[in-house]
Amino acid sequence: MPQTLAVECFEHGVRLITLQRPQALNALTTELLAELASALAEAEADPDARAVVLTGSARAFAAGADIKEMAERDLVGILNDPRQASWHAITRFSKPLIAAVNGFALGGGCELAMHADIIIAGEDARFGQPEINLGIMPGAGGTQRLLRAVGKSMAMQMVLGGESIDARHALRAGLVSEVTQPEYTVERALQLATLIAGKAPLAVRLAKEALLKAMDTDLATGLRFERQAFTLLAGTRDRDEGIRAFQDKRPAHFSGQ
Ligand code: DAK
Repeated sequence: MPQTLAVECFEHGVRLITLQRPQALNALTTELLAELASALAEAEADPDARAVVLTGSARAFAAGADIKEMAERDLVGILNDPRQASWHAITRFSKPLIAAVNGFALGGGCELAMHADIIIAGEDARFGQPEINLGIMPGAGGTQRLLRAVGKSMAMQMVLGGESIDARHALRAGLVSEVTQPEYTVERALQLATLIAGKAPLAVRLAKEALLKAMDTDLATGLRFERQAFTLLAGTRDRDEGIRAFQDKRPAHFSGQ
């Protein structure tokens, strides 16, 4: 039984993972990250799981790496940091991951949200990389993913100045795709997850991979990957089903084959 999060399975293959360390604003301990990695590995392995929503509490999505734990780690401890394996596992998750963010998403919490494919934010959400205030810097992809999401100037301001931005600002900057009233953030994310869960899983998986490829490759390589992924889907039953359903004027029922 996980101690730091809860997993709920809904209809249509949607899972909701809720971080549960309210006493520390969901600060990311080694244990929490390991439990999150393991919950995602279970979703990865289950063919019925088609999309995952990750959320925190009303007050905080996650306020960053657990500073108390960090204080106990010296250079060798950082070099042997077991959290690294958990971050890698989260990065590798191949199914759609939607972050429903209310309250603080700071430091590792902002980085965790940026590991998601889509971020839905409540109006009261705050995103920031305040590590500089602790004499350190982002270590779970913050400098790379934030710059790609919001551009150089805003990323520099947030990382070098440690300033956080609110949800509306994050929307304008392109960090999040929608802003909702805080009480509907999770509901909206689940709705979106259900929508995506109804699509052909292999097409979703390859489309996600192709979109992520755009973040770290040149255009020609990305286009080549897209062409190959598109071609691969020609061999799937779901492609036949999608086209037949359109012609028959009925909803498609995708099997993941
Ligand atoms: N860690 C541990 N405890 C935390 C915490 C954190 N990050 N953030 C908050 N808490 C705890 C507080 O200590 C407090 O506990 P008690 O004192 O009540 O026991 C409780 O949560 C409530 O917090 P506050 O009393 O401070 O609440 P406020 O509303 O006044 O302020 C706040 C909320 C979020 C503005 C404030 O708590 C805050 O500034 N928190 C720290 C935010 C922060 O600096 N985050 C960045 C941490 S560094 C890496 C991967 C990742 C990272 C590094 C390396 N590798 C893989 C290499 C990431 C680093 C970070 O994230």
